[in-house]
Amino acid sequence: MDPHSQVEFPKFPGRRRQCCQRGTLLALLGLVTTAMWAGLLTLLLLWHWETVQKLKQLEKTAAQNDLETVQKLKQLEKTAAQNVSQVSKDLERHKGEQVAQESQAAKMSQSMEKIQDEQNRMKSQDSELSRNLNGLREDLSDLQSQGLNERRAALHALDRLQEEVAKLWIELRVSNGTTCNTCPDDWVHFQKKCYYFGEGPKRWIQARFACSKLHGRLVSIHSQEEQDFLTRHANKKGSWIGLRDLNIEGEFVWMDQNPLDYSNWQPGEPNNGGQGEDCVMMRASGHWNDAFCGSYLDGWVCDRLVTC
Ligand SMILES: [Ca+2]
Ligand SMILES: [Ca+2]
Repeated sequence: MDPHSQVEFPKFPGRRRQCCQRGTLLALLGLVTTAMWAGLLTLLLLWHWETVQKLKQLEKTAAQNDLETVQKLKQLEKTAAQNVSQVSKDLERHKGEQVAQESQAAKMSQSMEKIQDEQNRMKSQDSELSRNLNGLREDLSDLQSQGLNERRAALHALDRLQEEVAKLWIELRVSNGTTCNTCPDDWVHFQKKCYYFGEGPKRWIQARFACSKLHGRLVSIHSQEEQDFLTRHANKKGSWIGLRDLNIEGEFVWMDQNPLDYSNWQPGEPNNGGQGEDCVMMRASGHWNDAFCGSYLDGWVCDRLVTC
């Protein structure tokens, strides 16, 4: 409602009327001012109250936050304490386990040292046993070798004895007037022996077996007359004869076990040439040469005593 419309002014004439209007304006101005101040004051009071409320709220919130923070800190402190306690327990447990492991390791180390010592002792014993075993093997080998040599020597002596007995028997029969010049077919008689002149390529050992199958042996030569007889009849390409130095190099032995009382070596022989020459052959000239036992010769000569 317009205030100007509610106020009724007394009707004054002229200046009195202007005075009333000014007073009214002043009054209105005062009212407005008052209202403005009142409004402003009210606003200030409201702002202050609101600020105070906000501060209180903030204080309350801060207090609550502080309380929560304190509670959280206490909880964290408690948790940290528990963790520290657990870690301490774990450390103690680990220390105990470490001590136990170190003790176990020390025991294992001692055991390993004992095992190592035992192994060394066993190795030493094994080495000593091995040496003793090798010694025993060498002794056994020597005994076997010695036994074989003695057996071989005995057999050779027996052969020689049988040979001598057979010769004596023939001489006895001859002295009694018996004719002793009988040889098997294909054998050639000369003095007290028969000779077989084999043909066909053979190595020395094959020629020896061939003579053995014919109940003879590779020929042994003991005189120039016998050598001349053989030279006349033997294969001109060369023949194996019963002489060799197989067991002891340079020590030649006849198949009839008699000593080397006659020889007819080619000049420069025996030379044990090449990879070793231990078997003797007779050339077309009748001279002897030591040759490789594995060589093949076309001729080989056997002999045996005559029968009466
Ligand atoms: Ca030789
Ligand atoms: Ca030779």
